Amino acid sequence: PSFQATTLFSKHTKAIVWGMQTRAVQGMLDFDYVCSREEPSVAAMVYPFTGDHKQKFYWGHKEILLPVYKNMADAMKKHPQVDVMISFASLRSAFDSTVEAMQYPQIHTIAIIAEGIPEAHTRKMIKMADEKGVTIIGPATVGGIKPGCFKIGNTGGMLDNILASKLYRPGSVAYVSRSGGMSNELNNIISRTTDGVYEGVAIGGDRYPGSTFMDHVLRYQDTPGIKMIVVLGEIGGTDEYKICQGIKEGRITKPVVCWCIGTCATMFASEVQFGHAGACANQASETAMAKNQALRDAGAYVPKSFDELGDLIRTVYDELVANGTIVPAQEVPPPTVPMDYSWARELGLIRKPASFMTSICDERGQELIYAGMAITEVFKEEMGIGGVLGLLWFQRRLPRYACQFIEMCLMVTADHGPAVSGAHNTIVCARAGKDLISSLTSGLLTIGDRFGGALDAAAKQFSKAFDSGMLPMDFVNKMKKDGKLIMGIGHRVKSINNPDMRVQILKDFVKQHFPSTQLLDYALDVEKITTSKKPNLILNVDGFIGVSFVDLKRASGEGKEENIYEADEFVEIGALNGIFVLGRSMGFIGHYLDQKRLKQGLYRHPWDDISYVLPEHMSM
Ligand code: Q5B
Repeated sequence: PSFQATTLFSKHTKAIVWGMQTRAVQGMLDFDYVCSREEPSVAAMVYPFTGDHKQKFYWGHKEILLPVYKNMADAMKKHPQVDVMISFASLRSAFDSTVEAMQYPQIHTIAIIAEGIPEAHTRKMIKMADEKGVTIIGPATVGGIKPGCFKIGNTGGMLDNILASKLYRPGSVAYVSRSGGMSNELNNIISRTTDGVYEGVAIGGDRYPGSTFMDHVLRYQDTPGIKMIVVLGEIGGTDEYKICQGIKEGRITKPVVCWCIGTCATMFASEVQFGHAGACANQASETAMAKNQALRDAGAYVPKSFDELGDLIRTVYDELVANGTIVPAQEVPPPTVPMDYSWARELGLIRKPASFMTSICDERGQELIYAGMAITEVFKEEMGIGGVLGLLWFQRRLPRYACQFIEMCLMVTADHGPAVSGAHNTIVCARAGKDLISSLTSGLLTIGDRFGGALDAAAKQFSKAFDSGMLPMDFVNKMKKDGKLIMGIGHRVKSINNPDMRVQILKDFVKQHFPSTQLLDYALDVEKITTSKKPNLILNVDGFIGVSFVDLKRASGEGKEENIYEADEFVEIGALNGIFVLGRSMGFIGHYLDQKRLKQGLYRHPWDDISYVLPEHMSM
């Protein structure tokens, strides 16, 4: 056997964890803390895919840093007291990293978690471990636990489980099982029926485990603190017969309670391969039934079924207490370890007001959700950009004509040449050598009352005047009297003599499809008055989109108070200017790309286009 040491772990064991398994490491540290260890059992981590750095962990209430090394050699050199390696390496890298670890004489125990390592590789590792006197636990296991001393990786589950099974202090019962999952069940059974677990190892479900049942049973036999041994075998393999032999020969004298799982295999007509790679009986002697009988015959305590395992463990334990072999120790409450916030929340123990609220998009599940609609549905329904915008901006599934109108707005506002304020800024910025986002935002930042940002204000002014029953003429006069410009009216180049075709296109559509155009009609009446004064005081593209959106919103469920309220709210929060911003972003990006493509150099405004009007030199 590969086995040499009786004691694998103590209160002072130090380990290196191979792999960036921060949760497992934190679990080990929490276990250490609850066991009242003086120092964390994890000295360092090795992870070849990042450079040397430090990782933050909790030690009780305190935060500590553990080093992570790229090279195993550095980790071993810096931490000569380490004698255990816990390998979370994948099945592809487990062999190489284990072989490497065995080159360091300081390493006495290696736990290999990976499942699916080729058997040929495992056998090579076992041979090498034999030669070097290294104990291998695994592969294909969670590892093992020694209450009060050391825990391998995720063994024993989370802290609540560790506490429930009293794994923070040693009992008198040691167990060995193949299955990691079942080892947790044994922790539970043993903690309920005895004074608790002294040590437990899951050797893993492969056909060739690095250490065997017998290796651990012999270790337990030779450990004075262990008073009884529990073995949870399973179908497949013949290792349990070695225990029979050990009992018969008197090498094993401590009571052994044993059960091999997989007795139901006989109910199947053909041979069954259970979950573990090694869990298949290749001959009659490998069946669970045969092994249970052999163990019974050898003198082990074997229940009639798994259900009775706990009762039998209790009976044997009670006898050992009665005859004075076991004197249960007084319980000392363990130190408290603060619960992780996320876990406490999952258990419903705490609540905290969220710092963020959202009602438009949820990306957490399998499907991205836009305002309650799955993204696949959005495509199935062919909702288009207008439909998506309706969901994300207005949380509404808008009717087809509304989606179309939004898309038309985006199309007509997409660009209006290089001369407008925003495009000009984007171009200057691009020519100054800036990147796309800087150039785009430089253009976007010019959008305001005078240029492209009059949609909301126009919607607000027109609806306020209309709702108050003011005649268009009175509205124009009042604005003039107050010295205010009418938002959405006026254009630098467009006029009744040079009509804006963008507005004409939108008007044709709106007139044809919108159920009501009350506010638009009102604005067009205002336009008649302003253009009679000056031909360029037309209802411009901003004004047109602004008032049409109010009509659109108010028309959905005509006359309903909440629609009017909602329309006003959208205007108040500035939703409509977003249409221009979104549309014109297309143009600004176009101008940026154009300038780069045309390899335009730095722009400098010509002097002859600047009027220098400095004050005269003034004498004192
Ligand atoms: N007057 C747009 O002005 C402009 C008046 C008015 C009453 C008004 C101006 C204005 C309101 C804001 C607005 C969006 C600055 C415009 C856009 C997108 C664009 C741009 C593009 C694109 C133009 C001359 C006389 C004065 C003024 C009077 C002017 N506007 N009266 N209400 N609204 N509008 N912005 O030509 O008696 O002579 O002193 O601020 O809707 O940005 O293509 O370029 O797609 O990129 O410079 O279409 O109208 O006229 O300011 O010299 O005024 O008209 O009081 O009267 P102008 P001003 P008076 S769309």
